[in-house]
Amino acid sequence: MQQKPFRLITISVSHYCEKARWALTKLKLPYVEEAHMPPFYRLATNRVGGKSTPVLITESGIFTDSTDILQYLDKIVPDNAKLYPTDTELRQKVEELEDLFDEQLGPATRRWGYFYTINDSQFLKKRWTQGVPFFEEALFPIVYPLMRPVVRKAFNINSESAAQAYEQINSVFQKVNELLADGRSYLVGENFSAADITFAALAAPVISPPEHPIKPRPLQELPDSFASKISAFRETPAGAYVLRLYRDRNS
Ligand SMILES: N[C@@H](CCC(=O)N[C@@H](CS)C(=O)NCC(=O)O)C(=O)O
Repeated sequence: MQQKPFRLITISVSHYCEKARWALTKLKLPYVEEAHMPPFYRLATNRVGGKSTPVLITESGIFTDSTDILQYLDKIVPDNAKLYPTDTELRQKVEELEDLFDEQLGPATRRWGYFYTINDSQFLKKRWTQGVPFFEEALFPIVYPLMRPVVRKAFNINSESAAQAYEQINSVFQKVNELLADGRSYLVGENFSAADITFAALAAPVISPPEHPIKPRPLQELPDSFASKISAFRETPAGAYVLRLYRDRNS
């Protein structure tokens, strides 16, 4: 049994980190978030054998992938709080959707979101530095111009890839629209699950839910081309679903 709060290493704005953060919040498990800005997170993750964020440090092991984190947390909570159904068939559906969102939606929303924001240093400063140590924040003006081309390259950010990402997001949203078409309350079965957390957290960059813990900028402050597409995503059943899950996120 964990004695001290968990440690969650994050890049605060990362939507995969938000997935882990949401699970910890939902399960009411005490944790301390250690947020870092690119590239400083690497110092923290390397130290414990991870590369990307989130990393969860527990007294029984270190988890370096958001899905591994959710699966671990699920094991230690009581039966009435599970994020993965006990029924094998339903569990398989949750895992399939989680994989689809992790592998297709997450990279696409990140690419599309960065395409519109990577040149906006004011926007990125707020999001990259939320909760980071003081010296990292102080170094933002030096680090940002150096990291901008690195991020562009690492995530392949250009107008062509952004257009492809937009298509991919639409196709995942279409699948979720179809799942929700029968009026169900959650993506799988009768209960909130890891599939719902993963969808909402990874879709957040294209929905900009007002209740997101990394405060999004109001739509009217975003460039028109970006804001109008976010509005259109919000109007889809899948987008409205993300907004609803975020409204209920802390309850
Ligand atoms: N499969 C990983 C993906 C996590 C991921 O892509 N994290 C990004 C932040 S959005 C990251 O840390 N990127 C920096 C890197 O890979 O060096 C997970 O689900 O945890």
